Amino acid sequence: MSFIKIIKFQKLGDLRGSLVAIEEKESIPFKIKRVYYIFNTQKNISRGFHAHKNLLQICICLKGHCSFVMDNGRTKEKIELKDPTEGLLIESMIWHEMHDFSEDCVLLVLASDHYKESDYIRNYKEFLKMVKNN
Ligand code: T46
Repeated sequence: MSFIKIIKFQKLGDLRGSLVAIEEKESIPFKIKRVYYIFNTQKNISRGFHAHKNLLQICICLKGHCSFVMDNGRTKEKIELKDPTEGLLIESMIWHEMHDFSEDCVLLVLASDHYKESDYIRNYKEFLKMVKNN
């Protein structure tokens, strides 16, 4: 069974086009304290390669596509993001890598906390050790 969690947003729209509204309590299971976006990712570049101790995040690919490798220390799963009406929930203690960015990819991330380097686990062996000890 997959451990990947996708949140589906309602697509509102009319003849002019589409619109998605994201409201904290409605569709996001945490208080949004930070928003950032990743764009202009160069060809054959991968990003991420870390887990967070406490942070919760939702990634939404607004344009183009990219893929995520999600790893809970026991299983790895790959998922492609290409639909702006879907958000990938990254819970804490999930090692994640981002690959296969299309040139036009714009990835929006909603995060439950401010930027704290101390929340990152950037060493894979350390991550596995922490998963094992939990
Ligand atoms: C994550 C994935 C999905 C800041 O100063 N503030 C911020 O809010 C962020 C996110 C980054 N930074 C700085 C830290 C680095 O000097 O921006 C630089 C690039 O960050 P990083 O190498 O961590 O980027 P990614 O794409 O590897 O990871 C990012 C997030 O950092 C991370 O939390 O889960 O996207």
